[in-house]
Amino acid sequence: MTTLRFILGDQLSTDLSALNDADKKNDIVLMCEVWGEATYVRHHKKKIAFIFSAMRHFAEDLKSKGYSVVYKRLDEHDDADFTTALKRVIQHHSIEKLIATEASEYRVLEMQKSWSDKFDIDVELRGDDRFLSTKQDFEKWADGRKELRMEYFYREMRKKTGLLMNGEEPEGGKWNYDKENREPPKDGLRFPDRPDWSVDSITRDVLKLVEKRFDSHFGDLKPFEYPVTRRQATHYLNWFIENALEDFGTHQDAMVQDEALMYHSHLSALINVGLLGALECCEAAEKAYQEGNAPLNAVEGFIRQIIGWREFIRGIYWMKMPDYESSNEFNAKRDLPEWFWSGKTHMNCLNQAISETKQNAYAHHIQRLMVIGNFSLLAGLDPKQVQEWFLLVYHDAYEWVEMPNVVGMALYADGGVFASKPYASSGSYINKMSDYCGQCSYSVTKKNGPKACPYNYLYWNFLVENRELLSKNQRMGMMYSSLDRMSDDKKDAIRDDSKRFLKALDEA
Ligand code: FAD
Ligand code: DLZ
Ligand code: SF4
Repeated sequence: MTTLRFILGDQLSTDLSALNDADKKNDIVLMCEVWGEATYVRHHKKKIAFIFSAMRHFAEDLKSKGYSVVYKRLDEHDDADFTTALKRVIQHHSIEKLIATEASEYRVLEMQKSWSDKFDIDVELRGDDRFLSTKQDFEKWADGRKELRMEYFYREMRKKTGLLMNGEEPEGGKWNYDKENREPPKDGLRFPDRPDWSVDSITRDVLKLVEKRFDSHFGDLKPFEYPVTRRQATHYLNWFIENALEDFGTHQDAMVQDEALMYHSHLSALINVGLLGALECCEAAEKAYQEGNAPLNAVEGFIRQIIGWREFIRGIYWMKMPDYESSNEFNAKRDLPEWFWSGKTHMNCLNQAISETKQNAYAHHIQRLMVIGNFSLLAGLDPKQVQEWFLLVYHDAYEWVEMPNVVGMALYADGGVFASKPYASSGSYINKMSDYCGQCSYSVTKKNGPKACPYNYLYWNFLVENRELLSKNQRMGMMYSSLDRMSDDKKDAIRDDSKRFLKALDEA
């Protein structure tokens, strides 16, 4: 009997459940590049190149380990989707059983579930145990809770993994050192140079393919400097632990002009495709702490992002899909401005965040949340369009992680499934946490008028427009009191400035 083991582009781990118990002599491993995955949203060129190159390298790795691999390159067959590709391979190799690991996204899992009917062979779908918490564990944790807060989930995950634990107690006596991780950028911060490697012939072929077939997609393809193999990924992780982790915590929320990466790990895409394990990254950070090479606030912060936020976000996604994607609490309908694709706006913070996204298929968390997400919220951009944008522009974006971050965290479009209030803010937050405002055409200290920072009046306008939904929220009480103390002239100026700005946005 020939068994087919099917591996998706974000399942590049040799310990994948679909590969457990493989009979290397008789089983076939299938991986395929398909047109539909690259175009159901028009992914950033660099993201496609990263995934195809990582997939091709992973296939070679499996071959060198003795697996029999069938790899379908896009330029050889042009299959529209996974089902079409599978059908051909099943017929050609007289496959009797198909084993796959459950897809990370609802859309693809639904496809997988249809295969046993479509192919008339035995189909076994296995859980993805690269995540540290199962979908069922999360639902059980969430069941009956009035509020779903990452912090409490995270504490359970610390106990479960034993990371930074002294018996039942958290290392250092506190669970969370976030308050120490909000330092504004100081002058003269020095950021370490990233490792790089020469592009090999596999990546060169992929770059040619992407240049030829996806030329009209968003983003810059070159320079292409991503790790694409397990060896490069572990090298990158070790580099981060040795060179950037120490300062990661303190400056986690800071933004600096023309510094795309700062002390961030840049590991999300490598973890999401499976070249690195989530636990492996956390254990490496914990070891640095234990050996005195990184402070607790940095290591705890890094571990919290991974075993806390990353796992929590995935739990929310599976608990709330499929309705979650249509969430639109504020009934926001505005189209994305054209400059979301170019970065060409006089708002320097947005220009920086979007231009860097275009160059690198990457922006760090605060740029995504407090610059682009915050603007999208205040300007009332349509959540569906914002989601699609975030899903296609970032190299680490898969729906399971992108959607709750956009719908729940950045836009509060889910009405507060896990956030206690919207992450809405005026320009003063961006000014405090970055050096962007000093280089902007707008003035962050001006509250009204054509020269005023648009975040300033849009923030109050957002509160006015959504009063009915937000004023009941206790955590918004102070802001509504401030709004109510404003003079009528001030309120008129906020309304007029917002109207003028949003009209120009619509016309742009
Ligand atoms: P670091 O700052 O070095 O953090 C370390 C790791 O923690 C990351 O590699 C990542 O694995 C994890 N992490 C941190 N925050 C989160 C979070 N909120 N959710 C899940 N994991 C987290 N992350 C994605 O992986 N894919 C996405 O599509 C994505 N979309 C986002 C959209 C918005 C609007 C926001 C606000 C956040 C989004 N994030 C997403 C989370 C976060 O911004 C990225 O994981 C992070 O910027 C990746 O860069 P890094 O590896 O340098 O992270
Ligand atoms: C993102 C992506 C792209 C662009 N192309 C492919 C592909 O051709 N083949 C593949 O197996 N995976 C690809 N991926 C990643 C998938 O979209 C991802 O594995 C699923 O969406 C997970 O549900
Ligand atoms: Fe952004 Fe406003 Fe600062 Fe300009 S002034 S960089 S628009 S926050």
